[in-house]
Amino acid sequence: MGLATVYLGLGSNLGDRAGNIRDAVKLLGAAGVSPVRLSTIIETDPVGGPPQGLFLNAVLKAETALCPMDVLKAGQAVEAKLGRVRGLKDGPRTIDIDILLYDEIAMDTPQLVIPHPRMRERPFVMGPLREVMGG
Ligand code: PH2
Ligand code: MG
Ligand code: MG
Repeated sequence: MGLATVYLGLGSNLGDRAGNIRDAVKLLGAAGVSPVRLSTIIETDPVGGPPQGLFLNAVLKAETALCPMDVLKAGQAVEAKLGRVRGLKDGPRTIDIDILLYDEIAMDTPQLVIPHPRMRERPFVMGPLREVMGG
């Protein structure tokens, strides 16, 4: 089997936000999720969660030989490496890496739901996603 195409949502609203996004792209590449195209990085108002600072958001198109669960684990390892601390739900974070789409796969497990269940209602995801999908 060839490589899978995966679309990842990236978000940061703590620290060096643009640096966090760029570092995440590099670290994902080193972890076997190879960057193909990064969207424009946009500044967005926080949606949900406690009062918090503005986000930078982007979507990364990548290629990988990893299965969806291993992409999830790779993303979580990169989040940890960049200093993410789990706090309030939807609260401020140095980096958030969400799997949006993985080829044509649909899956629903306690650990991972693909397509991302809330992506369609989130302009900060759908705008950049459209850009890197070439639509
Ligand atoms: N992520 C959330 C909750 N709210 N708002 C913006 N603007 N950008 C995000 O990435 C974001 C959010 C949960 O992951
Ligand atoms: Mg998220
Ligand atoms: Mg997340």
